[in-house]
Amino acid sequence: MFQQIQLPYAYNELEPHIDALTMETHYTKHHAAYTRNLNEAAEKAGVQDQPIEALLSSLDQVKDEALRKAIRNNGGGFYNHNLYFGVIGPKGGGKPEGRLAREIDSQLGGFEAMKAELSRLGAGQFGSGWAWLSSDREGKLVLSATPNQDNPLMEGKGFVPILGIDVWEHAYYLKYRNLRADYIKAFFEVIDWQAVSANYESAIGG
Ligand code: MN3
Repeated sequence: MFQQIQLPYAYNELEPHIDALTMETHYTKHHAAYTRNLNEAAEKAGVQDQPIEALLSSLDQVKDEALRKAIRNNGGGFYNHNLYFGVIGPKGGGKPEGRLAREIDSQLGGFEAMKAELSRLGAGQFGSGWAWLSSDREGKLVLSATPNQDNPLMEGKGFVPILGIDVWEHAYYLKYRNLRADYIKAFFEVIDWQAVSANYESAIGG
């Protein structure tokens, strides 16, 4: 059974960057629904015991088209939000350190250039979707954006997301209304770069 991560912070602890009502609704309604619907579809398709990464990387194994679509949308929603809620926190902000910082410098032109490009990708994603920082097993970093609840795992190129910015309106509309770019700017104030670094290490080693 797929389970939502337990949040190591309260809904109001990301104020003023992300408001408590958005956090609570996002986690207890949106993420909970994706998780519930994934569990239902995965059980019907007989793939409920696979690690979510393996499942999303090989959706073709689900032959029934309706179930495959349900698992793509809800499995993506489940996985993406576990990542999202795990890379933010009340002690966030600042910049990465260590190996991730060095690799961002050498591969992506430095922190500010990476931030600008990731922000551009998120703001420019038409409709609902996500902006990503991903790594392959060799530590190669790439920035991208995807629609809906898709993610880089589904592209099957060996890239694992280590940071995701949810740009669905439900992630920001209560506080930021139509100003997605302002939300993205605020999101950088709550990114827990230690968590992103840990994701990077496991993408390389795992
Ligand atoms: Mn969301």
